[in-house]
Order: sequence, then structure tokens, then C-alpha cells
Amino acid sequence: MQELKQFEIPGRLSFIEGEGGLLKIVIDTASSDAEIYLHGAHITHFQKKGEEPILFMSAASDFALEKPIRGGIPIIFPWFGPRDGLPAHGFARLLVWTLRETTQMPDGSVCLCFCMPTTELYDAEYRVTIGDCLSMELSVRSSHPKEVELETCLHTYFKVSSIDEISIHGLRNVSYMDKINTKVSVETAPAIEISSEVDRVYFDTPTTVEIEDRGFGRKICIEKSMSNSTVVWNPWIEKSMRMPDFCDDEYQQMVCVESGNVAKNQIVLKPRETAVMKVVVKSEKLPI
Ligand code: TA6
Repeated sequence: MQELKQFEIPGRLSFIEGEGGLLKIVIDTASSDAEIYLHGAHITHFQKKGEEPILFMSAASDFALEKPIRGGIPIIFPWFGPRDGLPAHGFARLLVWTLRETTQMPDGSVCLCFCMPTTELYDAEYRVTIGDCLSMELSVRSSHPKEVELETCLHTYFKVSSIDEISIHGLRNVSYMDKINTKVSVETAPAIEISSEVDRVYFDTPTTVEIEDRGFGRKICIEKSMSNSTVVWNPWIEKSMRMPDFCDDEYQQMVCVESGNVAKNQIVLKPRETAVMKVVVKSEKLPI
């Protein structure tokens, strides 16, 4: 813990023992507060002062080095989805990342820089800024001797008032892979409403997606750059009951709107080439 003291910012950033004995960074700025575990450089909490939390965390989440945390913002890299004999969604979220730098910015926001432990073939850096909005920048680099295909995704769990009080805007007329019936379709709804299990990868979606939450009287805006895929997921009833690290009724209080480059939007890196993806999460009150 001692070597981390250098990164403390009095009154703004401190370290505590979190769930499961894992090290947690607590950030408290004038406009918001946040929590980040070194395990997976996993943001587990972000809340603007006077508002409902932006991120959902499962009350049943594991907090163990060999398990992913359920909720918040899992970093998915270098692959998305299952892979025989390997951890689903890659290994980045299962590694203990190193905190390299913390900075209080002139506007009062706090910036943190994390590095993933270097593996034989990959490096990754993750810059997080906690302020009036939450911004994340994931840089990944290949040490493969040849060109390599990789997937990245910030698998964000958003907290919602109730799943039947939200509409997701920004994906109309976009083609998507429906992972439940494995069909490719085009989104025809002006806004996506969720009333059953949804697991869709929307392709070629570089633009902002918004979650309108009538119950909380807010909309969450998910702006991004260098991210061409958007994944929308809600496990609904049966799948929730099959997930040991997720309570049966928690599907009602969350939706995943994930920003990344997956499947046909995967990235191709040459040796020592870097790809950067940025996501900025903002919230605004809905007009009354
Ligand atoms: O992003 C949606 C998804 O791929 C779903 O299929 C579901 O598996 C979800 O991710 C959670 O995956 P995890 O490995 O975190 O349980």
C-alpha cells in the first residue's frame, strides 16, 4: 500500500481495502465521486453529486482475482465473447492493473492512468477522468510479430430506474447481430424498448447513443470515438436466474450499452501499432 501513497490526492483520491480484500481507489471531486478497483482497472461506481448512480453494480458480484466483477465497466480485451478453454471476454478484466499516475486537473476533475501487466503479445493503457462526466480512453498495442485481429469493448452496466422506464436512442436503421437468434437484422424502432432478453451487437455505430430514463428524469449520453460497435444487453429473467453473481431481479435495474470494436468491427493491428478508443459518459436532466 505504501508505494501507492505517492498517488494520493488529499481530499480527492485515496486507497482503501475494498470488497474481497481487493484494493479500491476512492475518488471524490466537487461534481462527482467514483470507485475503481486495480483488479481489471474496473470502475465500479460513478455518481454525480445529487443524482442517482450512473453505473449498476450487482449485489451478488464476486470480488476475487480469478473472477470478473459483475457490473460497473469491465474492460474487454483482446477478444469479445466466449473462447474455448479461455476466459470469456478476454483476460484484461482478470489482471491487476498498475496505477501509473494520478493528476488533479485545473477544472477539479481527477485523471488516473493505468497500465495492464504486459503480456507476451499485448500492452494496454487506460486513462480515466472523473469529473462532471466520466471519460475513458483505452489504448491497446500489439507485440505480435505479424498483423493481428483484436476486439476491445468497455462493457458498461448502466443503472436505470426500471427497465420498462427507459428507451435507447441512436441506433435506428443500424444493422445488428442478434445473439439470441443469431440473425442479422436492421433496427427499425425509433428507440429501443426492452421487454425480454436482449443481446445485440450493432455494427458501424460511431455515433452517440442515449439512454432516456423517464423514471430518473434523466438521459445518459454515451459519446465515443474510434468505437464502431455498440452492444445492448439485458439478461432478463431466465438468464438472470442462471447467473450466480447476479440477483434474480437485478435485470430490472440495469442495461448494458457497451462501446467497442467487436466481430466485423474488430481492429487489425500491425506489430507495435496502437489503437485508441475513447468513451465519454454524461448525464442530463430530462425536460419536465
Ligand atoms: O455483452 C453481452 C454479453 O456478451 C452477453 O452475451 C453476456 O454473456 C454478457 O456479455 C456478460 O458476459 P460475462 O462474461 O461478463 O458474464
